[in-house]
Amino acid sequence: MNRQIIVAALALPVAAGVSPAQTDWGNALSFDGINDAAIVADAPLMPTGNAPYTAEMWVLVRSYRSYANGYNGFVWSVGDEGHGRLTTIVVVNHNIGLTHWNPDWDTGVPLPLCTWTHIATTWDGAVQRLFVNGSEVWSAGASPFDLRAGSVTFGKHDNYDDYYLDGLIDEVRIWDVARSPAEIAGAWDRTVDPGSPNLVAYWNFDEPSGDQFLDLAGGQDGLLHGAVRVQSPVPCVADYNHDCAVNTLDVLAFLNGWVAHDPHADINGDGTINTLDVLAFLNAWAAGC
Ligand SMILES: [Ca+2]
Ligand SMILES: [Ca+2]
Ligand SMILES: [Ca+2]
Repeated sequence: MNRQIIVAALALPVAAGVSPAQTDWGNALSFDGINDAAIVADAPLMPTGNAPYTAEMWVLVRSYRSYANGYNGFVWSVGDEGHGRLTTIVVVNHNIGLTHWNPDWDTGVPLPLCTWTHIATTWDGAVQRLFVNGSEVWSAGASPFDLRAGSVTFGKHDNYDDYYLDGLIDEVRIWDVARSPAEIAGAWDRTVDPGSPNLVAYWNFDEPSGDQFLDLAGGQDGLLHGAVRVQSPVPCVADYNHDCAVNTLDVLAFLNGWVAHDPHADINGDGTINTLDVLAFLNAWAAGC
């Protein structure tokens, strides 16, 4: 198969005024689900009281670990359990969970394995919202919070050496405003200027080496506790069966899906399933992702 011909055939003009989505995300942090974490000991710029905020990040779950109460791993958390805290993002019952100690929400929104997923959550003082890959998918009201700043923990529970995440995290951004749906839709698939107004923390994990990871916006630097840097993968359509590997099983899975008109077989995202999707899939598969 001549990849260059395929690439040429698939080249489509980008709409004027719309910049292409980011493809190079530098490094991500990888957590082994056993004892890896990354911790900012003190993050004083985290929103407090009932202040509005936005927390967003890329997450890829490699396996669902089994912990008490249906938890499959903690992605990130702020402060101490039992004291109001910024929304903790967890994996629970294979779904995205948002927990504050009280309330603890299983949003029912699936977080599929081996799928690079952008998660954003906003709090406007009364309503918590969840956005996946730039689109709002869930919301719920809650009583005013009494958030406190404190440490920030990635990859495990903030109070216990437990609830470890088996997966990847990248491009963590915390804002001291509830970003609008339009703002989230406009920036979820690209990096932002570290000097952006209202951006109070920006951890992109792109340091080349060392145990320290930097907050590009607020200087709230942290330390790796076992987590390792890996090249951050882009969403990989070639891993059609979502087992974190690209091999012939994916070709079979794709072709079966394509014949059955599985919506996921719309590889090029144009709303129809046709031979262009076969070309797009094979092109991605030949490229390794
Ligand atoms: Ca990165
Ligand atoms: Ca696969
Ligand atoms: Ca298509």
